[in-house]
Amino acid sequence: MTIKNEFLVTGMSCAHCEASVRGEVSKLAGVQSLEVSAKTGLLVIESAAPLSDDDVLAAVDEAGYEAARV
Ligand SMILES: [Cu+2]
Repeated sequence: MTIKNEFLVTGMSCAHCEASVRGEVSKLAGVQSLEVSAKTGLLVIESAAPLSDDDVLAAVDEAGYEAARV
């Protein structure tokens, strides 16, 4: 079973920003795939088990951006 986790990230402006977020979030346990768009700010993570919002927010923070659960 795949769970979709959606977040809105603020502060991203280019492909480099997307890569930073992707790099940190992909380190989280259970992440199967993810899509991140600097244009829309959307971060969609597919995982096998529910992800902790705090873990995702911390990973995005580590990349230098802010996220909120959609
Ligand atoms: Cu950038």
